[in-house]
Amino acid sequence: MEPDPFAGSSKADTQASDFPIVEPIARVANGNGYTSERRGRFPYDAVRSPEQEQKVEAFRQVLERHRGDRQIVIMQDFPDPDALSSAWTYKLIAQKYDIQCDLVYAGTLSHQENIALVRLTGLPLQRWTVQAMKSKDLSAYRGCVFLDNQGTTSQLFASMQQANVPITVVIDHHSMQDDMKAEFSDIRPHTRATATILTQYLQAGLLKLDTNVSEHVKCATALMHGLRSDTNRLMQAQEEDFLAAAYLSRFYDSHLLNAVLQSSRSKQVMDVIERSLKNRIVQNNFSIAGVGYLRYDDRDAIPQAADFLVTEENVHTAVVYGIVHDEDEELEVVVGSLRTNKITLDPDEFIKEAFGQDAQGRFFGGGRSQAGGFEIPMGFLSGFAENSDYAKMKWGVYDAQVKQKLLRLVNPEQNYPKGVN
Ligand SMILES: [Mn+2]
Repeated sequence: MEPDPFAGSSKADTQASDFPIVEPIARVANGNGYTSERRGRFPYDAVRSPEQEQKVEAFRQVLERHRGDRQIVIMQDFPDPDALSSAWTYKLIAQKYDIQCDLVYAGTLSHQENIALVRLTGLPLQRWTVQAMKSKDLSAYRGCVFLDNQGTTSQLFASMQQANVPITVVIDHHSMQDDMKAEFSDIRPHTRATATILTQYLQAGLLKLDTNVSEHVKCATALMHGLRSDTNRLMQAQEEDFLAAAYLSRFYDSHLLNAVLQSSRSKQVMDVIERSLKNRIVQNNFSIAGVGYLRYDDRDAIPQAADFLVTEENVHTAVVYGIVHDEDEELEVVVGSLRTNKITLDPDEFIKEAFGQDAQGRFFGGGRSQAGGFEIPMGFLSGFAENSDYAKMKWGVYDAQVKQKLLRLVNPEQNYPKGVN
């Protein structure tokens, strides 16, 4: 018989002495070994600087000022886990101040993991197309909130401005886009995930998570997914992300997260990845691939293809783009994603430099650390053609144009004929 390692001592005693701050109370485990009853300071709580404390206080005051309001939280058109979880967290924090929030996006939930996340957690979000927006009474909203975006990636931004809904809160980690006039803004381009920022607000006490509240457990799980997915599964995470993840580990449901991550890719997404592999050209360690037309619902295949192409040997940056069409709304738009492992390449600068601005001076895209995206409206050429030759020709022109703009940056020494933009 194996000797009992605990012979002669009580197992319970040893455990209690490991955590002197924990009072011996009845515990309900959440599956991760942590309990809501655990008291005292969490050993990994981030220490806040006076500036950070001020920020927390300013946020608290804004929420207090808007007690009883109704707000609309705008996510980017294709919300990712970071946006979804941040928006949900904001809603739960705001609820404590009797602020009622509607979480709204205009595009599609495209990535299989996002669909699973929303379905499995019951994440309360609404899809409003620009068309639907016109029939809504926006006067009910006393303020709008932008999380994980600054309005540039949402079609709903213009409607908010037209309806004169004041911008109450902006919390984001993308580089500063247009100068937004918000009552409270917290923009941290060096932070890897908006979920990390929101988690820090939770840690600062704006909302006390409770493992006995199923909504809290699900929201913590969503935040864990959000910060993992924006840090390439924590591989690009910095200290603050690990600290946030450590905090969330007390509340999240690992089985639920696993279920979300197990969701499989659709055949259409696999086909887009296949096209990106076939069509890619590699120059100066950049891999560039146009994938042609794809359905609105499969839009997220583009960043997934870019994620895959950047894993090739001798490639540090991948750009994948295609024409996304929405059959219901006769809408077509060139959509692209950039992924890079090159520390010195700033995706935000790269995309702004490559594609420039539209007539209103708005950039076609931007980015954050190691990732970026762009959307170029097709204007008069938009609309699905019945004639396949025409569709082919149209793709050919856009493909050549996007490639040309990218290659100018990829091969800066190469001389391009004058007049070619
Ligand atoms: Mn993000």
